[in-house]
Amino acid sequence: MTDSVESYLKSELKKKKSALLFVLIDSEVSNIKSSVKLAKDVERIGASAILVGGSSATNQMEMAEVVKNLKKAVKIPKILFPGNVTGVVPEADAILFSSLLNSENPYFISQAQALAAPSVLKFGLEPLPTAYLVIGEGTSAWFVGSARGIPFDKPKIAAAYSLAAQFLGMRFVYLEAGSGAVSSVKPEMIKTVRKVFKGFLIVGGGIKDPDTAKKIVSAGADAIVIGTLLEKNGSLKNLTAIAKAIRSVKK
Ligand code: 1GP
Repeated sequence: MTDSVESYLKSELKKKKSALLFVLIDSEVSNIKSSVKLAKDVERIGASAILVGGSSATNQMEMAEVVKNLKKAVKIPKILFPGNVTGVVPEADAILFSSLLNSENPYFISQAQALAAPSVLKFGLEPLPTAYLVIGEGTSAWFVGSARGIPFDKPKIAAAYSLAAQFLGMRFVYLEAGSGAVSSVKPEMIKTVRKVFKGFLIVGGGIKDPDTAKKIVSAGADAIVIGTLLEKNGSLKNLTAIAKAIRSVKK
């Protein structure tokens, strides 16, 4: 990686003329060997980045080992996706430096960020300034992050938070339904956010099939995140179909 991850993602969007596929590897779910194999497989399928982390991944040493091994195994950027300060480890290319804007606990809005920032600098991680918005309720991200979940059918609230993020200088918004969510973020909400937010729009949580992925990218997402689906047998076939569906929608 010679260029910054942020400019790589933007150039991927231009080059592919379609939205990007991000894959989430939870170091607490997959061991090193299976994480490396999965990373190689998803790179071959056409994923543009690998996110490492999640709200329940708290074993820092285990995560550092996974990142170290992924670095040797795949070329696509390895981006940390921390649920807390323990999600900051060396050797990744970048970090979703996120504020959980709709948390009720100031720790997740600015305190964890202040505690983690010196390590981000020390490890030379590229911070991608991200507004992390939890949609709906009942998921780990919602519970752990003390989020006041934005109702699925209130797209204007998500748009207001995204606009606030933009005014605060954040260049990424992540609309998160939560890992393994029963329903993913609705296209109507993505469209409403897309109208006002000019930056890079990530959507994740509960995306399990090509049709849903297609609707999400048609609504304006720049990248979708797939995690839980990959923990199941035969998931690569599904991921290949999702990647194809994403590519079928031209930007
Ligand atoms: C979770 O958005 C990611 O943080 C991915 O969600 O595990 O439901 O694919 P899934």
